[in-house]
Amino acid sequence: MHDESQITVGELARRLGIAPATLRTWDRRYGLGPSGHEIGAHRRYDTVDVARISVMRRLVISGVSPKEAALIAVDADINEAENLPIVKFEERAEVINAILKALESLDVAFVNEIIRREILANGVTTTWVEILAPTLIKVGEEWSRTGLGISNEHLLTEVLTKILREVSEEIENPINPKPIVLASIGEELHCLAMHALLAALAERNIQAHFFGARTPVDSLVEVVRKIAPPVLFVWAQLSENADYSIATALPAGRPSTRLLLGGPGWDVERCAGATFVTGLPEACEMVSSTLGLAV
Ligand code: B12
Repeated sequence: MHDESQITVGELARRLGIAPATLRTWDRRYGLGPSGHEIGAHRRYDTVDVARISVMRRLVISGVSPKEAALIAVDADINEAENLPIVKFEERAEVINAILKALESLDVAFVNEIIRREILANGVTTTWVEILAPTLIKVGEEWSRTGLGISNEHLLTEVLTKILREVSEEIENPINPKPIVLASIGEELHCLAMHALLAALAERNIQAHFFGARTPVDSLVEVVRKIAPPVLFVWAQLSENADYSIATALPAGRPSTRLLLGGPGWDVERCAGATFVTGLPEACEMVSSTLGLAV
């Protein structure tokens, strides 16, 4: 009989997305293997062994050589989960790679940690432009190339939505008395760029409300009629969702609502009556200048 918390090399390999051969090499070369012995049975990894292997994998994902990583992993203080070592990335590409590999291994805690650290160090806008948008684009490319990886896309979406929401909720004394309104239009389910905009605006102390996915034009017209927001930002990721009637449907108020459109779904040529915005930094600048703030 073995303890349920102890697992075989095959089980650990599946759980962490590491080849069993790699685990055996780490055991043979660096002594990072199962510590428990069972006579007449395969050796099994206990929870401390698994934690050490996780440290090893995180370090290797972060670009540390296996030899150096093993030295750290063997001595790591396993009881302090949040103090597990993580190295400082030198290149943006390394961060993106680390997120992709951690997603592959379903290491949600590590994905969380990498992204939170980046946002803390560099803010939402830079992190989105340099790390998050390129990572999402890569995940999308992988899906369209292989038809696989949808679970990674969903996992990353969940982690990002949560983190970006937390940042947006931190806003205390917004500088705009009337909130900005954001929405994904028509049948549009893609929302992450709007969560990023919400969080980036919150960092600038600008309050916005996101009306979520699949917001019909009629509801947006109703919202504008009710609260006349200074800016209405409408996202279309897919061309079939870009509803151009929004440009003429809004009521003319005083002061009027500025309509900004973003996302690859819009055809710029057909966006007359609205301003098309190409990126997150530009979106923040447009909102700030519309509110009369220095940019
Ligand atoms: C996450 C994701 C999903 C999630 C969305 C979850 C959520 N809550 O948002 C889910 C799983 C729901 C999903 C569903 C689908 N998806 Co999807 N998805 C993505 C993914 C990976 C990221 C989307 C995203 O947030 N993009 C925003 C940024 C990161 O990317 P971008 O728009 O390309 O960025 C450019 C500009 O917009 C600009 N930019 C970047 N950030 C910002 C921010 C602001 C504020 C501004 C103004 C500009 C800007 O700069 C970039 C360079 O030009 C993309 C990959 C991709 N390239 O976008 C696929 C992608 C958009 N999806 C795709 C598809 C096909 C689908 C589905 C049809 C799949 C299906 N068969 O069910 C459905 C459609 C759902 C619907 N009706 O809307 C395709 C679309 C291909 C196309 N052009 O037609 C993509 C491109 C994947 C691919 N490479 O094939 N998806």
